Amino acid sequence: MFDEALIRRLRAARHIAALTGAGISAESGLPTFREPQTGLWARYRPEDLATPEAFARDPELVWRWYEWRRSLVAAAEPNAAHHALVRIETLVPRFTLVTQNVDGLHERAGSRSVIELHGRIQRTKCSRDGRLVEAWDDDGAVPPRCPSCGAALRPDVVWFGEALPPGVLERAADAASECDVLFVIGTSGVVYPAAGLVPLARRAGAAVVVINTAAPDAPPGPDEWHLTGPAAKLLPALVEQVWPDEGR
Ligand code: BJW
Repeated sequence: MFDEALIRRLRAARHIAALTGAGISAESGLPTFREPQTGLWARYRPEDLATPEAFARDPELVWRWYEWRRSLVAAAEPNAAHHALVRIETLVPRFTLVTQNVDGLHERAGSRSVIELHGRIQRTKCSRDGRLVEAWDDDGAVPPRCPSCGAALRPDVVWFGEALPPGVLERAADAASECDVLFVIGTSGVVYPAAGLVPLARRAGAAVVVINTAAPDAPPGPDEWHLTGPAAKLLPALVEQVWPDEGR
């Protein structure tokens, strides 16, 4: 079903990396950002909800929006694509998973080597010093207040214009430049610096395998494959063809 050259390339790989985006969690029932009609940014403006300026302007609106998003994540379960990545991790000598997602579904599925570029929606931090906060007085304040300094609490995610958590981009860039194959799964590839990992891997000689429901804009380059369809269907089928019956 899949191209033989791709199968050979995957079987020979010593280090596989994957960059994932919101599309991998779509079949877990979580909305993506940029798809027309269903994406979050089709219904809400990022500048009203996902920037430090938006939080300064209207912290209650932003907190409540993230409360709703957290409730969606709490109700979601990892899908077959998350599980297929867990399986790949057991089958190759080195595997690095770099995710833009804040939903924690990769770790809930059992992936071990996960680099989260944009934080984790279920964690909360102090908006003044960035320290993680696990418990606070529920006195009705929205957003709740930091128990140490009284500043507003905020979700531990990376908003537009904010730096990524210390060290994560360096670790992701190392993986991109050292891997033999980079999977690029369920991302529109428009948000930097994450999007820059793909050309980095390509320049370092990695094969690139894109899995996306959207068809590519241009024909694939050399050492590049584009598998068009839902990740939860394509990725388990690919793993089954490359490593039949192994690692079970
Ligand atoms: C399926 C599927 C299925 C659907 N199967 N596929 C260089 C050039 C231009 C701009 C910049 C640049 N460098 C920096 C910038 C600015 C900015 C940026 O990139 N802007 C662009 C949008 C223009 N970047 C930043 O601001 C970043 N910070 C930064 O650079 O800081 C510098 C700095 C340094 C030092 C000090 C201070 C600053 C931070 C970016 C933070 C992004 N944050 C968000 C929100 C996170 C919190 C939250 O969840 O609310 O992250 S925005 C949103 O986009 C979220 C995502 O992680 C990210 C990427 O989206 P993703 O995952 O690709 O989703 P979609 O919806 O776009 O795509 C889904 C895809 O799946 C589609 O292709 C579908 O077809 C597909 N699909 N179903 C397979 N079943």
